[in-house]
Amino acid sequence: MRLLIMGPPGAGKGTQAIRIAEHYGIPAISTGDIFRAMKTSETDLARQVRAIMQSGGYVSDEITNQIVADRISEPDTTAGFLLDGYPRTVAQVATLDESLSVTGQALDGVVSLVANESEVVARLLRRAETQGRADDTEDTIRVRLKMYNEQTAPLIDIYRERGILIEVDGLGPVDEVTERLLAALDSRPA
Ligand code: B4P
Repeated sequence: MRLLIMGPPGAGKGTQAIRIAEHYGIPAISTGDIFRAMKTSETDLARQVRAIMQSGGYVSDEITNQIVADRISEPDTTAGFLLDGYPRTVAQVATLDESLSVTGQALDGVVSLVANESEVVARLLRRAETQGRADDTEDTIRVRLKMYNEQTAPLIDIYRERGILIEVDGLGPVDEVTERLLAALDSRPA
């Protein structure tokens, strides 16, 4: 099963991705986590990625595409995977399509977590207090939301037109959102 979870920053992608992946026994692959794991590395690439993330911008398609292409060719993805936060741009959609088509694969479903702006900003500011993530400041959150609306929201229509979009309400307690998500995924036509 090859899935993708998308939504604005703070919609609960990372939170829910771990649960969905565990349910289906597939790895959750988060580009945000991969980039954050570079935080202690002192290479030019890691320094570049850190600066971009702190500004709220997107890491370049070139870097992101290469990292994901390498990751989804690892042996633990044979039975499928759940991509969290990738693709985020129209160019990343095209690259993912190409990578999958080489082995005759395609995405089975795309979950779009829906949450309004005031709720996601409140969540990210709460996370700033508890986890101190460098990209959860008010200014950065504003940039991240702008990037999402301009570059990532258009992907929803692309996947809707392909008939694989599953929209799920991301508001409410985490467990309830998980139940909604799994119910929506399990009721997809085979
Ligand atoms: P991400 O790591 O994807 O960051 P995010 O959008 O904030 O999502 P995250 O998964 O962390 O938050 P979640 O909604 O689960 O990306 C970070 C940065 O990496 C990007 O800004 C960009 O620079 C770069 N990047 C990543 N992928 C890229 C790509 N493909 N191309 C280019 N650049 C890329 O949770 C948010 C908070 O809400 C948490 O504190 C959580 O506990 C809370 N929460 C979740 N569900 C909740 C609920 N139901 N109720 C209340 N709180 C909830």
